[in-house]
Amino acid sequence: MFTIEKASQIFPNTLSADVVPAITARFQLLSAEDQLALIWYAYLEMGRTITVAAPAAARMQFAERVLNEIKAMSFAEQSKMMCDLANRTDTEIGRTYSVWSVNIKLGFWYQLGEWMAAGIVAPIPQGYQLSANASAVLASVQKVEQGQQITLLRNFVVDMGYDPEKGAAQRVAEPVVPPTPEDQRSKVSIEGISNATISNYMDLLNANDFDNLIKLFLPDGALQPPFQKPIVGVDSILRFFREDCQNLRLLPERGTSEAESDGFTRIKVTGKVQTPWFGSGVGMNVAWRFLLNPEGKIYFVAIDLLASPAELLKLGR
Ligand code: 45D
Repeated sequence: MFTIEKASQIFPNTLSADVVPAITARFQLLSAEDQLALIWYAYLEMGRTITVAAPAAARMQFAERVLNEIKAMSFAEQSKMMCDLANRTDTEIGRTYSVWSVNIKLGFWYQLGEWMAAGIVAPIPQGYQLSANASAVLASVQKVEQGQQITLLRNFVVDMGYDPEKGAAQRVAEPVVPPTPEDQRSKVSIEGISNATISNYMDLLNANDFDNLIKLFLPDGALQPPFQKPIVGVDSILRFFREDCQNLRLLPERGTSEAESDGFTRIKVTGKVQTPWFGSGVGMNVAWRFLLNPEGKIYFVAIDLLASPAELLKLGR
């Protein structure tokens, strides 16, 4: 029989972007000042080639109270607040921040970035000198492809704040948008794959139809996002879809399907994913590695951020 552990090892030759956790670990060792300055430089530079979409009002309403508080602070207080977030110091704002969903955290920083540029929030001091280590980390960030750069920025932001429970139970997420009406949905076509579960997975996720999407999973099934532990069980997976997966665009291109033991099937699909934050401006190269039971239900799926575009063509075991 399969376990999640064993299932996660299907298609072992899939090369994921290991530079992402490696650079993240080096980033975490830097001082708060260096971290903030590094993000600022990286963000400014990315902004020259890609545009970040302004977050919707529904997302910003949750951060509004804290943002107004910050707006009323002196520059010195604002700088301290940002360092406290990066240092994961126990503060009121740090605790509030830690229960926000990823997208609310990103929206909060998006607003601070706008305000820093406009002179409303304390800027990175003129002529701030990054330490040698920070410069080396920044150079590494600059070298990786864009899909990896935005993943790094997202990681940096997610880890800030103070969470006393390490994975707060009460979480604040933006409201769930209604699914796309049936007659406006698109259908994927995947070279080499004709499997209803796989195409339904892509089409339902693209339509934000999470209630039907979750029905494709076995009750004890699991979903493993890039660089994370598997999320196990339909309740947790559904919560993750609602909190973190709205308005994604999945563009699967090709795949392969192979028989496993016990009537299970393993299917690998490669293609691109776009995030609503950058729209069609950034296509992340990903692989989906599915393990389906004999009835075609999903027991396991991993989403990997691929090491390079060459990985898109690497199917089979
Ligand atoms: O500190 O099939 C300043 C799943 C300086 C679901 C700043 C998926 C100071 C199943 C600039 C102000 C989700 C797993 C900070 C598929 C400072 C499934 C601000 C995959 C922080 C396919 C910085 C989905 C800012 C994927 C504003 C792979 C940074 C989705 C903003 C990936 C950064 C989405 C942003 C990614 C990053 C989104 C907006 C990687 C967004 C990244």
